[in-house]
Amino acid sequence: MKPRNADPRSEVHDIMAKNQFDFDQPIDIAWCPGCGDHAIRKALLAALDELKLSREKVVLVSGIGQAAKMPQYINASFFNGLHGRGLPPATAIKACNPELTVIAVGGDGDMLGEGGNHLIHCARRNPDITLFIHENMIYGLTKGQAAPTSRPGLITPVQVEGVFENPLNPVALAISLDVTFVARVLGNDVERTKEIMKRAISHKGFSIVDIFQPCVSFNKTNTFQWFKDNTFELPSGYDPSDRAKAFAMAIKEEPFPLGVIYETATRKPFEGNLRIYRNSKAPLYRRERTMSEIEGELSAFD
Ligand SMILES: Cc1ncc(C[n+]2csc(CCOP(=O)(O)OP(=O)(O)O)c2C)c(N)n1
Ligand code: SF4
Ligand SMILES: [Mg+2]
Repeated sequence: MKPRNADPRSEVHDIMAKNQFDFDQPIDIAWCPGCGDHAIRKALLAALDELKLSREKVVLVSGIGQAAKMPQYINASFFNGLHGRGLPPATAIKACNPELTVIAVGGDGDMLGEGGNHLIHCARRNPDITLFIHENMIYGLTKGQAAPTSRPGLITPVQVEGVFENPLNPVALAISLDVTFVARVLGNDVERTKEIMKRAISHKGFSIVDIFQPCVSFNKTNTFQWFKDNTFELPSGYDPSDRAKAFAMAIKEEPFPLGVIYETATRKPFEGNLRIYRNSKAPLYRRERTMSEIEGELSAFD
C-alpha cells in the first residue's frame, strides 16, 4: 500500500519503499499541498536510507516553524525545542554521545533570525553536526511576515511598503565564520538535494546546507520558477577548498550559486577538543564512575 504521505506527483516516491526512516503507518503531515518541504523530506528520507545509518543512532533536532516540523515526520529520535534554539541542544547531544548522527533542521527565520546568535557560536565551536536551513524567504508558519532572507521590495501584511533591509545570505555568513561544509541546493531537485545531504551528513565538522524551498501559500514572489530562474550551477573545475574564492562565489545573488561552495578539513570538531574524550572515545552514558572518582572531581570545588 502506498503511504498516505507519498506525493503522487513526485517521480521519486518509489525510492521510499521500505525506507526504515519512513513510518509503516500513514502519518498526518501538516504542510500545505505543493509546499517545498515535502520534496526536502523525500530527499532526507532517501539520504538517511542510502547512508545506511542505524535508525537508533540518528537524532533530528529543531525549534519552531514549518521546517522545524521535519523531525516529527522522520522515523528516528528527535528533540523539538524553542524557536531559534535548535543548535544548542544539537551541539549538546553530539557532545554527550559522539556516536550519534545529529541533524538540526530549521527555517530561515528560525536559524537566521531568532536563532542567529546560536548559529554564529555553533560555527565557532564546529560540532560534528549538520544543519539544513529551509530558505523560503518568509515566515511560513506565522502566515507570511518577512524573514531575514526576504528580498527587498517584498510586500507582506507587516512590511506593507515592502522590505527595505538587506537580506542575510546564509552561505556567505557561514563561509565568513569558516563553517567547514557549506552548500546550497534547490529543494525541489530531490536527487541533487539527497546527494548533497549525504555529503553534508558524512562530513566531519559543522555542515550547513541552505535549501531553497518555495512557500506556495505565503510567498507568491519567490516561487519554484523564481528559484529556478535565479540560480546557477557552480562552474566545472570549481575548487570548494579555497575559502576566499568560495566567499567571492557566495556573495553572488540573483542568480545564486548552487552546489558545494566551501569544504575544508582544517578544523578539529568540537567533540575532539573536549577533555572527556582525551583518554576514551566512549559516550558518556556508557561510562561507569566510582564514588572515589566523583569525589575526586568534586574536590576541585572545595
Ligand atoms: C521567540 C519566538 N518568537 C516568535 C515566535 C513565533 N513564530 C513561530 S514560527 C515563526 C517563524 C517561522 O519562520 P521560519 O523559521 O522561516 O520557518 P517556516 O515556517 O518558514 O518554515 C515565528 C515568528 C515564537 N514561537 N517564538
Ligand atoms: S505555509 Fe508555506 S512553508 Fe508552511 S506548509 Fe504552507 S507552503 Fe509550506
Ligand atoms: Mg521561512
